[in-house]
Amino acid sequence: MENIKIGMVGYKFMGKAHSHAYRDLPLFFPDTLRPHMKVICGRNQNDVAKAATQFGWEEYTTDWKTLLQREDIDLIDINAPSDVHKEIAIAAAQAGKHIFCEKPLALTLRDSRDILEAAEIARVKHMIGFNYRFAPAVMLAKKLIDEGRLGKIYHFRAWFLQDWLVDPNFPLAWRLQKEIAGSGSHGDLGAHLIDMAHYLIGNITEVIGMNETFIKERPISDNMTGLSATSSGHRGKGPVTVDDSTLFLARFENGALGSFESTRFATGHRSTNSFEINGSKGSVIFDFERLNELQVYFTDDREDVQGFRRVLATDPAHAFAEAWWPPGHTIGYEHTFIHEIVELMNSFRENRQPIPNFKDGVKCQQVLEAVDLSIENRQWIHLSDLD
Ligand code: SOE
Repeated sequence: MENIKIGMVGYKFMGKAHSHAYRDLPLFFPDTLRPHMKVICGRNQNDVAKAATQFGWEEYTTDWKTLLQREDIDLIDINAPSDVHKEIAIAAAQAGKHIFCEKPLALTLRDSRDILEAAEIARVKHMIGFNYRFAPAVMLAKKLIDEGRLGKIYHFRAWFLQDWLVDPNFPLAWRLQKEIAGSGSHGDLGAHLIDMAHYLIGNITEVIGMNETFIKERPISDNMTGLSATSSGHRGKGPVTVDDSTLFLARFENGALGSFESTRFATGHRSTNSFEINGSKGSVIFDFERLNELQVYFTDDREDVQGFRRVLATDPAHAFAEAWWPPGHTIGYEHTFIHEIVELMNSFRENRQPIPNFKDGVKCQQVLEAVDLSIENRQWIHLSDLD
């Protein structure tokens, strides 16, 4: 079986999720091309060495620039913090490497367009990490919409609720600093909802939003890993420069209306990522905390049994499900990443771009920025105003 040789930059939360996906893929998808876990790269020598052993990479390095020049690397996986995506992705494209980049593609729309342009000029494959598309229950919702089973779509309503910032003593982690993260709950969580809307409903034409940073200063942190950070409190406080919560309304090209809410202040919600879609012939509801299920409602069900029913998307009729366990045996968060890598590997064999790719990353960034602009100007913004 042919291999795709991977060099991965980043080794924290997403680095672990991607490594796990590369490792498990051949066990369950033996007929796909194989990711070959060659080199993992990170800034801290001790930590990256540890990650290499723990995750199963052949080698490690602290120098991404030399990694890009290696002839024995086909694809660069970028899951380091968002502020370094642009430099690494453009350099990777220029070195002729295929690229898999975590969301958000970049800190700004302009930067994300530059990355897309570099990848297109270099004619390399490019994929962006919107993993939630790859839950079989979400793919079932997509199928029902595409087949017209929900009829004309009226509403898309989505919410991504976390609560890890409710504690005012939670330190000023990188995700709370605009120059590193680009955006707060909006870019981190809202980006997933926007991508989901693009995938399921289609293009957004105009938006209006509001946001808030509830806690404006936090203790400067001494140590950060993944989502967690610690602070001794000795270094004082620093300003939070991103949104804690962003809400917006949207109009879609096909006439549907959308509402979006992302927050890190939804007390009690560790990571509730949900959407509901209402159409003329039916509705669906998805909740990532029950990711194997899709609730469906059809108006043409017999009147006396009408109501939402729970479909478990673990049957051979459901995307990816046959590769896993017998029907009824559920899968989890990490499997969405494996499905993502299956798509990436298939794009090589089928000689096409993977989906979602950097074009989807740019589209998402365009909505993120339109919402920010609408908040700044306190008015509706047409997406075409950002062209
Ligand atoms: C943290 O808020 C986070 O891990 C995001 O960065 C991810 O993209 C999302 O999937 C879950 O929450």
